[in-house]
Amino acid sequence: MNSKIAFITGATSGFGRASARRFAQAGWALVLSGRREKRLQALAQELRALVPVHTAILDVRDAEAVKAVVEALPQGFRAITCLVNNAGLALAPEPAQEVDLNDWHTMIDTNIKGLVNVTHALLPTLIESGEGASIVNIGSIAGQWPYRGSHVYGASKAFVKQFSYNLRCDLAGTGVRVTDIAPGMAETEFTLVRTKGDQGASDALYQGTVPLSAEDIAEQIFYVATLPAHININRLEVMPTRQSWAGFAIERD
Ligand code: NDP
Ligand code: 8X3
Repeated sequence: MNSKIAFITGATSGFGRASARRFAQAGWALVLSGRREKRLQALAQELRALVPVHTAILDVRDAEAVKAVVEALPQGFRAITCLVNNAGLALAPEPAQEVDLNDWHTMIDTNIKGLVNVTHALLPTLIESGEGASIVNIGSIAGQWPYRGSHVYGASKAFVKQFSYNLRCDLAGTGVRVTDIAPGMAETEFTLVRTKGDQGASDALYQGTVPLSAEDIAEQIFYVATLPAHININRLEVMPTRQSWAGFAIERD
């Protein structure tokens, strides 16, 4: 594996944008994707001072569009060596019984089907890249630990964890590594999206504590993708020091 090219989904914000910057600092060429064109172009303009950058306006829920973007990758951006499956979201922080079904569908379509769409389209390329290539899937602590209001979001991230493990089985012998990175609370636009634009709720969540930053997680993504080729981190769960478990809820009379 000579070239170093990362394909990052959801590069317009949060972990995706920070990891684009981290890989660029280390000289990786980048394929950056997301739906918000202006943000994507601004990031590309910034990073082209360091490395070659190709952008693709892409909604990962659209399997045909994903396939078309991969097929149309220009020469110099085709031999992807690291896929960062980062695009995703939580919606509907309310309890399951109050949720709008469309919100559940959007999470399933993005966090599960979108991740699967991109993985499927890039697997042949990653296998061709072989030893040292990697797939870094962004799961969540919500995929492991239950909490109120996590319902389909947490379940979608449990899918990411098990899909990552299962991919490892099928990719045995190809040299392609797979990691599920499971962050805890991190201050990005995540809560703004989850609350459909409630900046006050987002600020309140992160106030008075020390959440992870997008850069913290970008460093972990870069770390697992640049370990020696014989090392595969299966799952990396990362919380802020000031976040831990709250225990079981008990109903009392
Ligand atoms: P942000 O909201 O800051 O970033 C989310 C990114 O996903 C954006 O770039 C957005 O781009 C992209 N995205 C969302 N939907 C789609 C879509 N349909 N097609 C393509 N891109 C899409 O949040 P984070 O950076 O925090 O989230 C990144 C990942 O990390 C998500 O998978 C999230 O579930 C996970 N995560 C976040 C945690 C946190 O506390 N922040 C903790 C654990 C996991 P655009 O809107 O331009 O398409
Ligand atoms: C997002 C982190 O703590 O809201 O995946 O579940 S948390």
